[in-house]
Amino acid sequence: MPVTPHAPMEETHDIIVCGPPSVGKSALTHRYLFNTFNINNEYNPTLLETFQKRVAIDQKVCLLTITDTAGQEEYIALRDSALRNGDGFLVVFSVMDRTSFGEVRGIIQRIERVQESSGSGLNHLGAIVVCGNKCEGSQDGWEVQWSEVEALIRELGVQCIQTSAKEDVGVVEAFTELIREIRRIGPAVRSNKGSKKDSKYASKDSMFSNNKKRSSANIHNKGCVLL
Ligand SMILES: Nc1nc2c(ncn2[C@@H]2O[C@H](COP(=O)(O)OP(=O)(O)OP(=O)(O)O)[C@@H](O)[C@H]2O)c(=O)[nH]1
Ligand SMILES: [Mg+2]
Repeated sequence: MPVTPHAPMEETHDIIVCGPPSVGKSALTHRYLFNTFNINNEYNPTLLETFQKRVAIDQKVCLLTITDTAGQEEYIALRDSALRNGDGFLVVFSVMDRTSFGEVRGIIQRIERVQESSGSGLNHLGAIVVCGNKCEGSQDGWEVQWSEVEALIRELGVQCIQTSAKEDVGVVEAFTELIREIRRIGPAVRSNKGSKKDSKYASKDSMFSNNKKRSSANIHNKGCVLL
């Protein structure tokens, strides 16, 4: 049966985009939602931004709440409070920045700690996809060798996808794989999840972007359709 924008909503998922500063978290989020990239390369550090988008993954419609978090240290408390509400986490580093790769393990441990302390019952380690961003161009110019990334993700048991927000490489795949992973392990079960969500929506309504921009350019890519 073809999926239409009026298909009934089947699921909701909270996706948190997190990682060190300036690795391209916002750029990946905007590429996925609006198919845009800031070609002037301006850098505006994020505090916290939340968007909603209805998508069809493998012909099943779901409503995504995507929270783009801060990488800058001074806003980490905001990021940690967002981590509590996540069903799935896109952990981003930059292949052009060795230091950012070095932070991946710590960020995943931080997700575990925050989730444990919130008593979410989420199998969080399963619902993580790591993105090695800024991967356009030859690997010779990268600061991180992909073999090192493979060793880490084998150890941590997560997927890692090469992405470039700039050149639209791997972006849909990264979000799609994360949603498949959430489905595979099951979303977070929180006794107060409904009420938490209601208050979150009420307080952040003004931050939700108008995603109509993208509706004329739906993606049909490996099972994902933005509606
Ligand atoms: N070459 C290249 N540059 C990118 C890519 N993605 C983002 N950038 C650039 O990297 C810089 C930081 O991008 P942001 O998306 O703001 O990074 P961020 O991780 O959201 O940063 P914080 O919000 O401070 O944590 C900007 O100058 C972007 O234009 C990419 O895929 N390739
Ligand atoms: Mg940002």
